[in-house]
Amino acid sequence: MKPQRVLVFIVLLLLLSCKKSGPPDIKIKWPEALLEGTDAAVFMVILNDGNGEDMLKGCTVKGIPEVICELHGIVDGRMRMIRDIEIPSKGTVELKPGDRHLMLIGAKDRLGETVTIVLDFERFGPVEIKARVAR
Ligand SMILES: [Cu+2]
Repeated sequence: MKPQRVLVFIVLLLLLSCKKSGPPDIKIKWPEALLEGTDAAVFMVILNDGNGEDMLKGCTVKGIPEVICELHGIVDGRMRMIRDIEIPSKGTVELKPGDRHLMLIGAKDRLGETVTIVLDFERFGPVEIKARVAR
């Protein structure tokens, strides 16, 4: 191959790999926390305007260590803890009732309060959201 062709080939390869591994750009819309018994389910819309995919790996409640935040999904018709939630590039993931959501374990004493939840994205890093615990 001519050197120019090799260069064009390398540039094309770089462009292709950039598309996959470009930066994610995460935004959260309409977070809400609904108390169900002793725990609160948290719903929201996760938007990724970036060219790169991401992964929600976990969550914590800021300043309230006794309230545990878990990722939940529906597996075989039952609510189960899940390890992560994939966020596609240029995509939207809806956390909604009967589907994937966050669960605040032991949130019943926080009814009426606004809590700060830190979402831990693998590539984008931490994102803080606020949600009022309602019934
Ligand atoms: Cu749940």
